Amino acid sequence: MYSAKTKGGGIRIYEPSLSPAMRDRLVLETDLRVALVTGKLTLYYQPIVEVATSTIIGVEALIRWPHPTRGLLIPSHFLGVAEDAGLLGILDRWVLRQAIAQLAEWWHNGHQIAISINLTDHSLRDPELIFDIEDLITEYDVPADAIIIEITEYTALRDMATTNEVLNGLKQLGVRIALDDFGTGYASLTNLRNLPVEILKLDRTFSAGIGTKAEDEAVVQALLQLGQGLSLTVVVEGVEQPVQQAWLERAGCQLIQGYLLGRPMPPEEAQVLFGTHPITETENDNDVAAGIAETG
Ligand code: G
Ligand code: MN
Repeated sequence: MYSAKTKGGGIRIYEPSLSPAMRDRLVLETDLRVALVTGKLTLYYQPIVEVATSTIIGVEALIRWPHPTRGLLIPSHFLGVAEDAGLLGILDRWVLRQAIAQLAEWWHNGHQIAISINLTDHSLRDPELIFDIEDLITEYDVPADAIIIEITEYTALRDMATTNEVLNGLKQLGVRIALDDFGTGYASLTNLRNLPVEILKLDRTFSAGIGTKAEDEAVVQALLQLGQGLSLTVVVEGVEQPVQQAWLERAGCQLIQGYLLGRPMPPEEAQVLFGTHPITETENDNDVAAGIAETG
């Protein structure tokens, strides 16, 4: 039935030959529809820390699905199914409302942090997104510049004309745009100049070699300088070791994110850390680098 509905209604013949993998996908799709309708998805928040003051100035919202039998699922486990089922628009709208409502609550509680939101390129090619975000800003009465929309290089370049129109519309609202996973894709420096991007997030594959690989350090150093030259704020992702944090501080890096500063966590846990100094508090935590591997 769901397979038929997905295809816009009509008849699908039940095929006993459906492979176990296909059946599993169908079940997951059904579960996802139910989870979306019954509000069973959740957002985790990972701290973004200002190096100079070692305080949390923002969080990245990351979607999680506590599945009744499969455990806590990360986006790579279900975004493909969501895309096939035509659910990306609904999913992104849910993420936006949830994140902005959380932002409003935090500001109301006196925590003036920024929130970074990941959207799929499906939404970033839809000019309606501008009005939807504008409405949410009004409804929840939050400052537009506390909202950061993260886009990947791939998204930015895939349909550059439309995406650029959407991004410029968001910029006019005062919303900031971050280029995620920077350095892993195809964004040329020319593209970078033409996109309304204010923040660069250096992919964690670069920070991995800090402290051990001179080549990686040279690349990070160069990218930090590039950011500075273009007046962009740079966030280095994937900081897991104190030695990496110390190196980045010496290199003049402004913002860092990674397991050393905090894993993605439920909002109540994140709020406890606001106003504290997570770097010094997690330094002795042997557990920090033992996370699950995933691709945002
Ligand atoms: O692509 P994007 O930057 O949005 O991906 C963020 C993802 O990276 C999150 O799902 C998060 O769990 C993961 N992540 C965050 N910090 C670290 C880290 O220090 N090390 C590793 N390996 N993954 C991380
Ligand atoms: Mn991201």
